[in-house]
Amino acid sequence: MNTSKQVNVMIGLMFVTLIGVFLYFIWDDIRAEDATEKQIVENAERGGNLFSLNCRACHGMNGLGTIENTLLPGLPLNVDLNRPMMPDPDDPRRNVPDLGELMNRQNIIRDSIRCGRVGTLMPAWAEDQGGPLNDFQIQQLVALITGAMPGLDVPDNLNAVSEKGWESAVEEADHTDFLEGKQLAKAAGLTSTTFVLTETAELIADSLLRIDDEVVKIVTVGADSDEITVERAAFGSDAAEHEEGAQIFNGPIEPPTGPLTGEGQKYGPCGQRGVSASEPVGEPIPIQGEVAMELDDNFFQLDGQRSPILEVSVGQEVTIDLVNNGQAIHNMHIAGVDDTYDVDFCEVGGDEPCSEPALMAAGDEGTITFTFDEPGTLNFRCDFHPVLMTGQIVVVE
Ligand code: HEC
Ligand SMILES: [Cu+2]
Repeated sequence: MNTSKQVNVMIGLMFVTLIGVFLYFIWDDIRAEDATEKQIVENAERGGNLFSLNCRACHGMNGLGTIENTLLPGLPLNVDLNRPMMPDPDDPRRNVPDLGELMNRQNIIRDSIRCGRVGTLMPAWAEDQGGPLNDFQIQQLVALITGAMPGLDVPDNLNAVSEKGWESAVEEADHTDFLEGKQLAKAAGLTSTTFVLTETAELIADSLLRIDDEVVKIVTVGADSDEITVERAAFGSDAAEHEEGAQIFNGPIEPPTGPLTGEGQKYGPCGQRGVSASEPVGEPIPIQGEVAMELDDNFFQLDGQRSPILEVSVGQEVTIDLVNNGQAIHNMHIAGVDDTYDVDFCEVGGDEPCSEPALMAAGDEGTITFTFDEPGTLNFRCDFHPVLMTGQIVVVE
């Protein structure tokens, strides 16, 4: 070989090595990105398991809270709002995570989980606030809800990551509620109140069962038959047809009704001001006919007056148009004429005047109409923030 050939071979070899090094770096980059994404998905899935064990009673199986079932007190968490995306500035046809808004949501969510929310049923979960969860578990819940793990690179598709986490929450619920050996031995129509099961052992009257998306309440368990009688569409669910072989699960965990976080304390978790009941304040504001009132986090407001005292005349019908300008859900529930609340959550058409709808999500509008036949003073409140969010109606001759 002459020198020039040797040089050519050398240059060739160097070239191959350079390309090799270059390819290695690209591959390593992709591998690292995949590894990070995998790590976030795993954490979101752990978050899903934690959610199923700790949070589902109030926020629902799928994390949709009040959207999933109006009997649930928890806010919807599995929503786009918590996984903010925006059009890519370089290519508006695709969406990328909105980093600023994402960080904002992550902070709100982490703080809500750590500290709970005073005046509501949301308890504090952080160990340093007396709760059962450590910081890492709370980050895993944040990863479940927002699709990104604080401290790690943000994945391209927040929804895809979060979805994996929510799937795992449902799997965990199915796994813990699984009633082995209990299936429908015969299909059940929409109205049938007798279910024939492959096995009824261990079932007890009054407990809830879940079958497909319906919840039923057991009325009687046949002593030596394989039949149970049930109340259909229990726990705010809808009746559905069920096929032979459908699996039976334990029913949902019923949410607690109290105590509220920080109730009766000077300071709640994380130094939040405890709940000293908000007293209705100010001069009575005379109202008649139709008026507008705002619901906000967490107060009623009429003409700029928070926790207002409204004055109405005996025998006159009044309609209040309500709008929820807050983030949380609210409603308006007026105590009965004895000025006590006989039910925790009011119902439209029930004995105590209730806003229609009885549950107003952020941005919702509603109305409440009432007439009082006796002079007196009646309190009203939001059932979701019963200590903080109050007002008063004075009925005058
Ligand atoms: C006892 C019922 C209950 C349980 C259990 C519960 N929550 Fe909540 N949670 C609530 C309520 C009620 C609210 C709404 C508070 C409000 O209206 O301000 C809430 C609010 C939240 C919020 C704030 C949402 C937002 O958009 O502002 C987050 C996040 C949250 N919960 C996460 C969790 C997680 C995670 C768990 C389980 C570790 C959990 N919650 C368990 C009742 C509950
Ligand atoms: Cu409220």
